[in-house]
Amino acid sequence: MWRYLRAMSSIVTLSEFIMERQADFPYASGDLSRLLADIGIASKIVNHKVNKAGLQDILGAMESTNVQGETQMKLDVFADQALLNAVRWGGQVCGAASEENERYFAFDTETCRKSKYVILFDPLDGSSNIDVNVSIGTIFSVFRRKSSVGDLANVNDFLQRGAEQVAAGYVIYGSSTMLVYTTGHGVNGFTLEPSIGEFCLSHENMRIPEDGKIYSINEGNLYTCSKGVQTYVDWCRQNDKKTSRPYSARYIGSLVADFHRNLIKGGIYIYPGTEKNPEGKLRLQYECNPLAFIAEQAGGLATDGKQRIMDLQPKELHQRTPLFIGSKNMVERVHQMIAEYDQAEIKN
Ligand code: P6P
Repeated sequence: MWRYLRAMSSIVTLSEFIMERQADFPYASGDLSRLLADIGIASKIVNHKVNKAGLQDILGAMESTNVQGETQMKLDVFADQALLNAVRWGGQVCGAASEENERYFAFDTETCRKSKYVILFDPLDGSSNIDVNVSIGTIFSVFRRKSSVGDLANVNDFLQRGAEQVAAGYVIYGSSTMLVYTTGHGVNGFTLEPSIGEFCLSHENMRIPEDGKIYSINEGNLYTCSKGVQTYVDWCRQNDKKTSRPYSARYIGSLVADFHRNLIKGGIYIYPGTEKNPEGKLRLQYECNPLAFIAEQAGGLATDGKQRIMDLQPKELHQRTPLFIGSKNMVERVHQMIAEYDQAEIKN
């Protein structure tokens, strides 16, 4: 019993950590801390459903489709509602936008109109993997509102550059459920301990290795990508003991799972533009920007192949961008090949 109590006393829960770190924000009034706690609660609710997905009649596609034209999986819709309800009733944001809804929500309650933040999220990224029991994730991004406190949120609140984020994170529903977030003071990871229903600090001050031996890309699209990307992937496959090549190809088809593995082990994830989709597939505001914030805070890089993701000025809520994200040296190398080979391709 004493050993258990001693172990329990060394546990730092997400709520305790957030409150401790609130001092990082000299003018913090606790609103951001409460918002992060609300997200943690919503994640536990989603986690409960995701873990039971195979057992309840929640599998299978909804008749409805989302703004992306993708068939909405029931869990997507559930996760979207859980997060919207948590932040709406938590009262810490004046509005929210998500992959599942064409327009943003402006919460017209007295408390929300007075709040300082807005949130954007992908409630369940990788949901096509739900039926095959592969890890999926929630991704979120928090900004200070641009609109005046007391007014309703407006579209400009949701079209800020990633560099303006005040917090970002993801939850991965995998062999364990983890919440990883940053508020611009490093990256910390919390693992859900089901026996106490708490996210507990398990990965303090996460740093991504500057180099890695893993590359993640859907190689089925490779010959529709630019010459620079093709050359980089070929380079990863070459046999060169001095540089530990060939690298390992790992592609789960779930961005959060691929990103999380690369964050811990080192690696690069690439979803480039293709002939069919020059802007790629991933969404700038609620997939690329939050992961870019985390990658940079952990010592990595995130670009669109040429410029920093967090410098891109969004023009519409669901716009896409190519994404090159992960270990600093790997992103820099693919940049070199894009600069060398894509320019040559354009000249030809
Ligand atoms: P593809 C899932 O739909 C997702 O948005 C990411 O989670 C994942 O990395 C990517 O798309 C997979 O896309 O075209 O390779 O199947």
